[in-house]
Amino acid sequence: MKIGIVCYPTFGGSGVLATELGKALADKGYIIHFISYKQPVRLDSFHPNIFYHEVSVPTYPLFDFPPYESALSSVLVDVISNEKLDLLHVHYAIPHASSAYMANQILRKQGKNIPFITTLHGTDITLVGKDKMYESVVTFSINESDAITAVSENLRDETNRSFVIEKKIHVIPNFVDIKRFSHSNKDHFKKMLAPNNEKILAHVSNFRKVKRVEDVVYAFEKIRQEIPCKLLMIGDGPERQHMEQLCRELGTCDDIRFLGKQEQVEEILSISDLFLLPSAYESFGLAALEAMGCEVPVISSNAGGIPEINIHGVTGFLTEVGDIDAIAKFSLELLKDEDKLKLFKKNALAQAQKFNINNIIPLYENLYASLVNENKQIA
Ligand code: GMT
Repeated sequence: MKIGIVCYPTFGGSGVLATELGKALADKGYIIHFISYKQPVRLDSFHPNIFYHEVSVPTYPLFDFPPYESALSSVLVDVISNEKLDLLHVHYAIPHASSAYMANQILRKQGKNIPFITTLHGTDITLVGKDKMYESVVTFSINESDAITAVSENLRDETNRSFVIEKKIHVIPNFVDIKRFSHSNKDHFKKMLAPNNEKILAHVSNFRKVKRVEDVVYAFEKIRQEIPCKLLMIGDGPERQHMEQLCRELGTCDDIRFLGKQEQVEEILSISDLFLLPSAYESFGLAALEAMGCEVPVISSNAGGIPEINIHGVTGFLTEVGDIDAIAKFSLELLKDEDKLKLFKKNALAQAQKFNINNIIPLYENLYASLVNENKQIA
């Protein structure tokens, strides 16, 4: 089967998920065509079954806003026709679903028809999509998709609450490749960052407001008052400078390292004892799942779909959004009790295994097969 995958190429979860999905499918013999405006970050090595098509948007003095959506639609028409794709899978509603719709309309005029799937990832629904400016286009293009998937039950329910959706939304959760995201011995690396065997806490995000990174910094200040520890802040984004400033104000800089965007996050997670994710909303929280794969328990908020992966009192703890005292209390409960920490690390891995890539990819394959068969029957 030949599949086109449209995604954002950046470090965000939707792009990562889409890329890992395409790579796993390529390993299984599918021919995968990625279409994006930049090479996706996790598309980092050659694979004979993988192709990449870049969407460049010609600019003209007349354009105050380069028309990416139109350029993407044109590239989709071109790739679908010339590469004879069987199916298109777009990740993130805006503008990918509407571009897919437009491309399909153009192809229908030429007597061609391929199904397209839209996968909803989170902020395309909970933040951007709800904006009145986009709402009608989001609703329309989701409904025009031949199949819709959401990465958690919470996101499915949120979508149905916020939009008038006429089709079933299939829940296919995010996945983790446990072969890659697993604990490995990086003692030499740990010694560099925590020379006195301090406990290590980690946070990974794109430092957007929704991540509430300040809760990580404030909670760490409290934890640090009770036990020797270090905090590793991985990723980059709009809040990073504020956070560096906040650490200076709190006098905690000596124990906090801002590592920026990292390709080998699993190596950093391997030396971490706890993962903090205090987000105001997460449709799923892929970063937490990747941490669990590396045997790192998670202290997270109870927002959105996070409780579907982080089990309170088993794989970590859940707190109300913004409850810094609870984040610190639960962190200390684990960090001060070696046996409990060990048990939670084991539980975190067991939970991550449920979401192992091998268990989730077949759910997408089944959906693809049913859509392609239906399409053949119509043709
Ligand atoms: O979290 C982000 O800021 C990135 C965002 C994205 O769209 O790339 O992530 C969303 O999709 C991920 C993959 O499905 C989910 O694991 C994240 O929870 C979700 N983020 C939010 O809902 C805030």
